[in-house]
Amino acid sequence: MINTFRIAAIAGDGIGKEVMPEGLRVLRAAASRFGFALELREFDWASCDWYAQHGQMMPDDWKEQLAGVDAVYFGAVGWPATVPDNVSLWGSLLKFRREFDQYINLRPVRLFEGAPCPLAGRKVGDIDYVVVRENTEGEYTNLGGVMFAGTEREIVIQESVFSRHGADRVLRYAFELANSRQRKALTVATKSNGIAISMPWWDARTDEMARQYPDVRVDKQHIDILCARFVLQPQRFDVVVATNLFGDILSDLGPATTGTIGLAPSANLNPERQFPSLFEPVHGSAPDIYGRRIANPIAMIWSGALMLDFLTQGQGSGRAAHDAIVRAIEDVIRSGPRTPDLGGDAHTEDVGQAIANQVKE
Ligand code: GGG
Repeated sequence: MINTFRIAAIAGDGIGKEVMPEGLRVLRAAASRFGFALELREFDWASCDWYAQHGQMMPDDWKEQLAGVDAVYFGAVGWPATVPDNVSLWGSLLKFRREFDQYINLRPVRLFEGAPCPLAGRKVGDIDYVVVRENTEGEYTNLGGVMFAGTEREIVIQESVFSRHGADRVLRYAFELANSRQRKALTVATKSNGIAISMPWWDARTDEMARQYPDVRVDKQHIDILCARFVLQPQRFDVVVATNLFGDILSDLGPATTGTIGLAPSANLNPERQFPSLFEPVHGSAPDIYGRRIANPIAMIWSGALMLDFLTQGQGSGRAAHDAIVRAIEDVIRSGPRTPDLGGDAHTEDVGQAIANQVKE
């Protein structure tokens, strides 16, 4: 029986529209080689262009339109700036994450041979870890308000939210992941010296969870020194778990140390599979390069590989397709066409085509 994956493809804004076709090109190549079928449904909503016509980022019936899809493959959101960034993000990506309960945001970070690593003396293997970002609560809230707006007495309050349910499930996922890996090393981002209520509590949740995983080596690090060590001692890290905002920052910083965030993929997971998961590059819409066909499509393509792996639970053709895509990415970064962020002069589609050709072989 042929496996069919029903995928909603949502390109979104800016370079999302340039990298999405390359992601789909590689998925199609993988489907023809590894014998699965793709049923693609493309949507133009969850974009600022759609907002300009409809006054909102997504249609009211967006969930009905996505009924039956196995996963969402997403480009980027935000731009043109006529839609404020918080409106575009809350109206699209954050809606998916919350309403589909995608509470894990998995963001692998890897140095590839041939990538222009800005850290002196680093070699392949020195940077190879995964950031597990809490994805539905924490510092990302719309709770708070403004008092005495526009006066000298103006007061702004922005609340963070940490629930026991939310913290425990992301910590458990990270402990399980660390336990399944060879190094069994888990770094937990905190800031319990300065953020005096939620972070000591987060540390206590970590300590309680750690008792169930005696084989995992746990290292709690304040976010400031953790950022410094991402640059100075990246080989220390294996699995890193962090709250929503800290995880967002770490998962841009980490890829930057590998030469470009144009490589960084992410998987927004509902591990229980009650809802579709969403796969997207870490980067945003990059208006500064949009239209020049120089966006690196590899983050989008690698995100597609993570999607196939997740959909097949790391088994059979999905795992084989994932591995073939990652191998093709490795080869193309080493010796194929490269976009300018990797020091080359290739166009987005040259890179996508080179990876697709190799996946087909
Ligand atoms: N590729 C998705 C995208 O557009 N990300 C831009 C962004 O600002 N994301 C914020 C977040 O991941 O929380």
